[in-house]
Amino acid sequence: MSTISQWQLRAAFAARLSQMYGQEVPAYTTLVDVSREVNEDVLRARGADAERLGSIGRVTAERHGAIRVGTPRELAQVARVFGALGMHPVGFYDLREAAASAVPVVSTAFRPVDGEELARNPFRVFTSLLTPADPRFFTPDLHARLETFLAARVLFPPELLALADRAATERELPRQDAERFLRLGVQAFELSAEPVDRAWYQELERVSAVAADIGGVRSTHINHLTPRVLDIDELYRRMTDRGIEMIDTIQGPPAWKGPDVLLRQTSFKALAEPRTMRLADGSVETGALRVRFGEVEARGIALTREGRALYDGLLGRIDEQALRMSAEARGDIARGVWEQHMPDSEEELAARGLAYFTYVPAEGRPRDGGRPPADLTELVRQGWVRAEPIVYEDFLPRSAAGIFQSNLSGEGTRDNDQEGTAYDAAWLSGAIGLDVLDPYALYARQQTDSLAQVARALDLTDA
Ligand code: OOG
Ligand code: NI
Repeated sequence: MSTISQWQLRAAFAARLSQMYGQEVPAYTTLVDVSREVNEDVLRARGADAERLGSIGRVTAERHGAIRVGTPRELAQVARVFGALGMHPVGFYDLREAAASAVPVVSTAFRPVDGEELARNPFRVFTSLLTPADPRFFTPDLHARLETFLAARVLFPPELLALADRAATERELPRQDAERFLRLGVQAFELSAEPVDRAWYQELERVSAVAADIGGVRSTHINHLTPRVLDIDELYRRMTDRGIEMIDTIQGPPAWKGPDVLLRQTSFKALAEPRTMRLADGSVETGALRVRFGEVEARGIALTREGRALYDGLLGRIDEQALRMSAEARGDIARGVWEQHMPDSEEELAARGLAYFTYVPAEGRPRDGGRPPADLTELVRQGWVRAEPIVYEDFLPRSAAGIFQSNLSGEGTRDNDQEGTAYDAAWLSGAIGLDVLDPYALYARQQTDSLAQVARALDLTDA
């Protein structure tokens, strides 16, 4: 009997989710179409260089999703569904703390972790967990009612979880079971037609639109799905030309002449979707909620901790100089700061230990009898070894907060006189029942493994 491997399940799940979301949110399909057009144009214009951070096949299929759940129990179940697809929790993001936002969630991202799996299909899902115990957002009374409401709902049917566990253990599923798993899995993330209790939803909305989206309904849904594009500035222009209203900025590093690092993201505003509401007297009416949107992203090189410290420092500088300026003026300031302080070549990023690379022995270097130098920078400079950038596979808390925030209708409320509840990476690991992995350690391992191979290939082990 034929079987479907984990990576095939992951690719199929991403593709079907994309198809489902396109039916639910047609503007998403436009975003995917425009992204594909931009990618084809970039490939034509730049050739092989366009594929330096991932093959065109990978980039075309690449998506990240975002989902939001209410309890540790629900999060642990999500982890089982994604575990079936070879995706593991990586990174901890505390969006309660992000600048100027009031989003009561902590988050992680489920994604493949090793290079080969990422190359096959890098599907990732930014997954947020509500923090109802944080007194800055929720009174004890609301906290208690939220917990009761959340404890009574079932997001994932037992059959889905059983199939997921089997796929995780066996690393594959027989074709028929795979089909069933995919169908139930995608269904679990569809927007439910069940009426929304309007008074309850609105009570939560006064705290935060995200709290209402999570805890105001009895199911979960995909919040957005994000294609990857090779030129996000061009994409932004083309979407705007088509009359689609985008948020006013591209989050993350500015557009500039040097190498792209980390992640640049933008989105179109959440659209009003019809939802059935149940009123206090038991009657129903059709209302509208704005929670789901379309996002797009361009990915750059992964930075080391030192590189990230430089990045965060530069953002701080830009904030100081661009306070209360328009998005456009801020963009110019950002570019200026970048040109002054950010290395403008991959070579310099590598030499200063600011970014991650994999190193591969160069083919076709004449064996002139000379010994390769021991120093890595020299090995690259003299052409013994090629340095290939490692693409950033994760998220940025500040951009995430910006994306959340720019798509919320209300400001929400946060009582800053209260002490926040400590939720950290260790707490989240406990909630999921799996270690939340450190992204830096994953990139570093890829780099170190490649260096070990270089050492073997060039016989440097005793040098
Ligand atoms: C998640 C927002 C974060 C990103 O790309 O940074 C995110 C959400 O809105 O649930 O998806
Ligand atoms: Ni996103």
